[in-house]
Amino acid sequence: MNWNESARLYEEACRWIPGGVNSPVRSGRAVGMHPIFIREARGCRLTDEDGNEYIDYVASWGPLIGGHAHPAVVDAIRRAAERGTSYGIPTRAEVEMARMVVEMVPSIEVVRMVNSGTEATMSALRLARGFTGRKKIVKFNGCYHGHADSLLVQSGSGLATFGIPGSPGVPEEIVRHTHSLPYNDLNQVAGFMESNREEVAAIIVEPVAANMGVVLPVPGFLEGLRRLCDAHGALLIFDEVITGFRLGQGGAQELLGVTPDLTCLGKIIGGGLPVGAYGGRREIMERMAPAGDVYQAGTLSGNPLAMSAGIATLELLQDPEVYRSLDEKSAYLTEGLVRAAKAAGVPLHANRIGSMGCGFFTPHPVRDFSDAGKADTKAYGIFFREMLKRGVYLAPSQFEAFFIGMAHEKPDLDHTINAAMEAFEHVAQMRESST
Ligand code: KE4
Repeated sequence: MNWNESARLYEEACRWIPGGVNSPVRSGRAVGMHPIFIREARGCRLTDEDGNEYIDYVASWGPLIGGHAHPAVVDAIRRAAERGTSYGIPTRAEVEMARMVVEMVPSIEVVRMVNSGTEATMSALRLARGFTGRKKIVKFNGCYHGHADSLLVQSGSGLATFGIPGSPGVPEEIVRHTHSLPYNDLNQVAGFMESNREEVAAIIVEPVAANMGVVLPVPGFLEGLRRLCDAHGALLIFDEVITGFRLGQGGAQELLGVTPDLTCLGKIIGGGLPVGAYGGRREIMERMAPAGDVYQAGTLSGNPLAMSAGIATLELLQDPEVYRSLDEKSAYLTEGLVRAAKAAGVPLHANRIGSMGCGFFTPHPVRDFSDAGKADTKAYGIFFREMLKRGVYLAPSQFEAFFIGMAHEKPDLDHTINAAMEAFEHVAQMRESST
């Protein structure tokens, strides 16, 4: 397998684009190689510019649950584009999308479309502060809510990947009101809320964390956040940019039985086109202009192409059997990877829920960002490169998730498990030679 054309493109990209990429975590730096450049994709398979083919478990970081270039999605985009690409004037598709979201997501009575997950969480925070008249925000170490200034504190995803606790360019005055606490530690949240009575506007949380690798909420954690928000008059915001429509039609909030006041969405809702959304109770959402006085806007918000791709994707997810099948495939893959690691004598702790999961290169359970930070990222880098050579594309960071989609079939999973058996052997050899 050679990556000559990807290497050439990367060299040229570095002349015109910071770090050669338009988003840091895709750079491959964390796994010791330049990124591959993709020419096309179909179903669960990617083809790079050197003609190499890979089974894809990144799915554009989550959106492509229906698989790449799904005919229904491509056709919907084509039909929309032939009628025009954007008007900046309301369309029928936006009403259809809003109705589908309200019908599918338990907490949402009213929803506003935006263009990214970052916009969704940034807007939801502004709304929470406007609605409560309070300033303080609680988030959790290792959770990532996009790159809005006030949320770049102890974040996951690319910041965890490159060990960046915050970011230059974000004034202390902005992040002074953001308090990041350990995920799954309800006592620390209770203590903070008690010592900051009447000051916390919202608690924002990934109900299943997926930006420090995948970390599940311990039983009672989300329910406890709900109780604390009720007791202190703060809003509970679920950032379901990843888990929304991924863990079920109603996302993590339906699967885990905890209803937030506001929900942020993205990824799947756009079917691969730029989309985000935030929504919640009517009395809260109707504070948003022009119904209310909290301002947020966007030239391409709700644009016809993204709406058509999103609606076509949500239509693929209407049969509950889809989620049972995704869960079954995900369990099969995860069990195979755990068996392969054990056979090679490589410590691996796997966290999985529904069609998303993560294998941490550590023998210990991973319940928060501190646990995740103990993973052997060097070993992950070797595993990533060995899997790539064997035609499997995983997230180029230990602190991300793998995603199973509708297009993955058993032969794809078996190929992945067989490749992992060999890749883990390489990791084991690296470990032996370094001891
Ligand atoms: P975007 O602004 O990237 O559309 O969404 C930000 C965001 C918000 N909330 C959650 C829970 C998220 O996971 C994300 C973005 N996810 C990362 C990958 N885990 C995007 C990949 C990237 O930054 O290139």
